[in-house]
Amino acid sequence: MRIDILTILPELIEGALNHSIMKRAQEKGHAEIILHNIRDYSTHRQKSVDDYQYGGGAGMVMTIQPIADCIEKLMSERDYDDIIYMTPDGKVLDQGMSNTFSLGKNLLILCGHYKGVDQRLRDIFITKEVSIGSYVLSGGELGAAVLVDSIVRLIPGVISDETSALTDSFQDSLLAPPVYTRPQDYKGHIVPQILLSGDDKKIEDWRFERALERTKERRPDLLED
Ligand code: 6GU
Repeated sequence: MRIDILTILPELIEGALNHSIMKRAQEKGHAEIILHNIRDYSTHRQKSVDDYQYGGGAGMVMTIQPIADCIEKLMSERDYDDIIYMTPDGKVLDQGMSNTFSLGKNLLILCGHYKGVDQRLRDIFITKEVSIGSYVLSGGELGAAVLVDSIVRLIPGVISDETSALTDSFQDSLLAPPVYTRPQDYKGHIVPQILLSGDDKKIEDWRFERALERTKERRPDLLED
C-alpha cells in the first residue's frame, strides 16, 4: 500500500512512522509512506501557504494553490482509493474505518493547520474527513500519524505473529485482556495460576472472560452493537 501525506510539518510525522513496526513495514515493502512538504509547491515569492480569511476573523486559512497543485500532480500519477482530510470536524476514527482503509492500494492524506484549508479544496478533492477524537490539536499531523499507524499494522504480513493484530483491543469490539510476563512473583504480586496451567482451552476462556469483564466496566458502549 502507498500512502502520500501532505503537510507543512513533515518532521512531525517522520519520527512517528520510522520506528518499530512502521519502519519494518516499509523496509519489507508492505507500505510506502511518502511525505510531501506543501510549502515546496507554493508559487508565492515567499513560499507562503496561508492567507487571511474572507469575512474577517482571527486565524489564517491554508490556500488552494500549493495543495491543489500537489494533489493534482499525485492524482495524475495514480488512482487514489480515498483522499482524506484530517480535521477535528471529521468522522471520529474507529477500528472499522482503519480496517476499511487498510484494504486500499493508494491513500492520500492532507493535514490542515491554522483555521484549516480553504473549503473549496475539501469540496473538490476530499473523499473522507477524519478526526481522531473530541479535542482540538494544533494540526492534522499527529492525527495522520495515528491514522497511518492504525492502518499499516493491519496490512497482512506487517505483524509477524499473524494472529496478533486480530486479538487486539477493538478488533472484535472487546478490550484486550490483561497480560503477564516474568517474574511469576513480583514482591508478592503473582501471575494468575491459570496462565501457568498449560491448558489452552481454559486459558482462552479465561482471557475471553477478562476481556468481557474489562469491556463491561470500562467501555460498555462497545457491547451495544
Ligand atoms: Cl485530525 N486534526 C486536528 N487539528 N485536531 C483534531 C484532529 C485532527 N482530531 C482530533 N482533533
